[in-house]
Amino acid sequence: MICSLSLAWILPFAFLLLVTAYPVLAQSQGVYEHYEVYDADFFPPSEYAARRKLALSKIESGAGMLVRNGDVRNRSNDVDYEFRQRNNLLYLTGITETQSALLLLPNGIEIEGKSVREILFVAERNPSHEIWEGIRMGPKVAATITGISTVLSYEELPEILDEVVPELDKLYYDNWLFGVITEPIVGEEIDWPGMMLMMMAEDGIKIEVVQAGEILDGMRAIKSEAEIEMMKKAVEISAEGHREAMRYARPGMAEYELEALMEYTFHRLGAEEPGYPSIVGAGPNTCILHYNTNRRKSQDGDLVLMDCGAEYHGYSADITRTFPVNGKFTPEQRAIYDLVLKAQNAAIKECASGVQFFEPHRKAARIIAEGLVQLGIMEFGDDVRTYFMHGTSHFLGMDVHDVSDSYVLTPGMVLTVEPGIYIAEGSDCDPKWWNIGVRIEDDILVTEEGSINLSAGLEKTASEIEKLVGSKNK
Ligand SMILES: [Mn+2]
Repeated sequence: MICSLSLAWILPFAFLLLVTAYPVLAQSQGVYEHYEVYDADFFPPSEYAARRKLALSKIESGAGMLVRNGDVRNRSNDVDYEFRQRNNLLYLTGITETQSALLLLPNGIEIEGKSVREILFVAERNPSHEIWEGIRMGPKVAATITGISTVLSYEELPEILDEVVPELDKLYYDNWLFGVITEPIVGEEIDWPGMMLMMMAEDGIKIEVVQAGEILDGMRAIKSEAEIEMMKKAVEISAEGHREAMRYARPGMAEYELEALMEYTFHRLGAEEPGYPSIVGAGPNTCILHYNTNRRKSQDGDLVLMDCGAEYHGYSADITRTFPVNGKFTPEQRAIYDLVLKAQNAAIKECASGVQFFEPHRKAARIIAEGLVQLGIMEFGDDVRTYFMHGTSHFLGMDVHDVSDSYVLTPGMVLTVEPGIYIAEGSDCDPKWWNIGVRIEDDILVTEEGSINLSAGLEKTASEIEKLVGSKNK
């Protein structure tokens, strides 16, 4: 028989076992007992630790790097836009909260008797705040998730910067506040480092300030194995969204209904958000490159262009498909579609390690120019940019237009290949071609051997598309 005393004695240990056995991190502070991580496939602390170690190795002795949180942006009155963490901080820590920052110091500073090279700042637990905004990790949980042993309160950031920064001769700083963003930012997100640097300048303290991207852009461009797996998830979810929208498409369906099918699928499959505003254009709107009003009702005979990608755990896909809303291309639509597809397939073949970034574009543009001349839409020598006015590729990753420090394709890079032809009403050609806009976009991983099309599983040939469109209506 077990007496109640021994049971009471064993309870804390049973609790410890529970905490260790499940991906639930517990804190006993305040009225909240748990901070729960809901997904099992976030990167482990070792992934973030490896990134920080590499970043530290690239920061010169005597320099430091400060990466701060994203800004809370006001939408209207007292409602803000949903918060999205700044990618460099997410990349180095996985922290998704506001009021957070990371300081990397290759020479280290002494804190509580030991020399530390990485310091994370997060907001303290605050029960009255948490009733409204949700449970904060607090420093203890943040240390577990990021693998950073020194985690201080965000309130201490100004003090630490005051101590550290004047001793540095160079600061890598992740800040786009000055010169780029002009819209309001919510009050509590004060740019402490920016203010401090301005005050230092007034006091005549000289420090070289450069973008953290000088180090991080090149690192983020080359995806690790774990990142590639995460991107594959984003791509698979996105491909299924495209499929779902095409399956239910029919004439009369509004652009927003197709957008709803797409984004419903993104969320249903676990993506947090679209990686960028969904572009769903029918008829004449297929010719507007970044159209996202998405309010038109499609008509029989319209093409629909959907450029949509899901964001999964911070990584975005970017896929475009174009289809006839009634399930059958007209001869003119088919001719343009097949030409774009031919250019896209040829451009994808160009993607390989060591190739210049613009080579796939050159290939696609040449094929489209020749094809448009053959179809009588353009004359030989005319500028192909009349109908194909954007580049074929951009890098893809945490940002949909991702960062890189090199334009030589390298294993681990992911880029889009997305040629298009857009013949707006009133174009200088036979009116039978008007209002045909076609773009086809896939996500390509550069490898040692060549490249892998991550979105190859999504229907793409004209006959595959015709078979899929409206298949759930039949
Ligand atoms: Mn794109």
